[in-house]
Amino acid sequence: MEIASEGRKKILYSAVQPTNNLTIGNYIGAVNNFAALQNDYDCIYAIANMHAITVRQEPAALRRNTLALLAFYIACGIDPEKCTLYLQSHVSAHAELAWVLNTFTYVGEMERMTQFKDKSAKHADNINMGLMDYPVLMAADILLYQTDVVPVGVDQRQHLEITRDIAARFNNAYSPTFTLPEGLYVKVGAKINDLLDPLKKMSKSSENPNGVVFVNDDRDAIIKKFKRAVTDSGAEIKYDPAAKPGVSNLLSIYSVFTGKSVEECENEFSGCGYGQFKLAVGEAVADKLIPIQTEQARLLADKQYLDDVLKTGAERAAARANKTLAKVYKKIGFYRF
Ligand code: AQP
Repeated sequence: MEIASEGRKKILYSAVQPTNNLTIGNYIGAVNNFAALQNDYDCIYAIANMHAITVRQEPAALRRNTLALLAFYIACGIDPEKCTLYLQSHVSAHAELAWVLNTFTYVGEMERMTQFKDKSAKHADNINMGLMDYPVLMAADILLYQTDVVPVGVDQRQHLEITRDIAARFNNAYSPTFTLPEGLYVKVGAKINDLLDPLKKMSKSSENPNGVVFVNDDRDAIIKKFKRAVTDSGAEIKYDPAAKPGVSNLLSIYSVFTGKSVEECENEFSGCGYGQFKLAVGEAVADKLIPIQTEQARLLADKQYLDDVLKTGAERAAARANKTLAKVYKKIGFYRF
């Protein structure tokens, strides 16, 4: 168990956006670890629908993806009794704290964020303020819960650093208010790359879905995508991200989906051809995902249960978040009657 200095369990916060279906990158970098973490930490898991609207979403799809993500979380072993599991827009403190934190954040800092630059290039027709403000809302998410630890993929490292900067700035301007959170990075798979372009992060919103394995792809689609995965020159199956990005990416995926170390995986495929290796990776992924999909479908058929989970989660999350918000409002001088 991870204990903070005051003797309580450490608080862990993570959120995933319900944009499209999740990829195995989201699964490996985030959701796969959530269930294991809930025994050691006081876990808060959110569905970040307010972040999702920073790029255009089709309303019906956003609603559908929200419930699908909730059911996926639970199907992966997240226990709504043990954790605080909720939908971001159900807790208004997120928007309220983000507004305050905006006044502690500089425009230049936001313009320099890699994700903002990437997403601006990808959505040149809609570079909205929300897209630029994304890291401030993320800082509010994390800081509202006095989070000690944030498990994230390396793509979110910069956002976590700015969260710490904003928190420190506020604490210095007034008095200690926010806990400064630490990142928790998975050892293998902190950045899973596109199967067809192994130098690029695998993303839900990628233009070419053939390089992206979605967690709800069926077995045939999964196997087909792995069979087509780009490998590298030379025949050796060795983990060397610089020289062999394609093979290394596949080894990371195989390692996470089988629970074997990367070295064990290398030994298992020593002397094998790429074809056999890619098929084995596809099968390992399908073997793990298909039962989760079955459980997810069962949960999705019970909308009342999912609504109850969201209601309880929102109440629990709001109670915690509002405590921090009240402190902040008091410190900055917002009058209360
Ligand atoms: N390829 C990845 N490898 C490892 N971890 C990843 N994560 C995302 N992609 C990878 C981690 O998943 C968590 C949730 O991410 P998110 O949904 O909040 O947004 P994202 O990082 O922007 O994910 P995508 O797939 O790239 O979504 P789109 O295409 O909508 O922008 C985070 O912890 C992230 O690190």
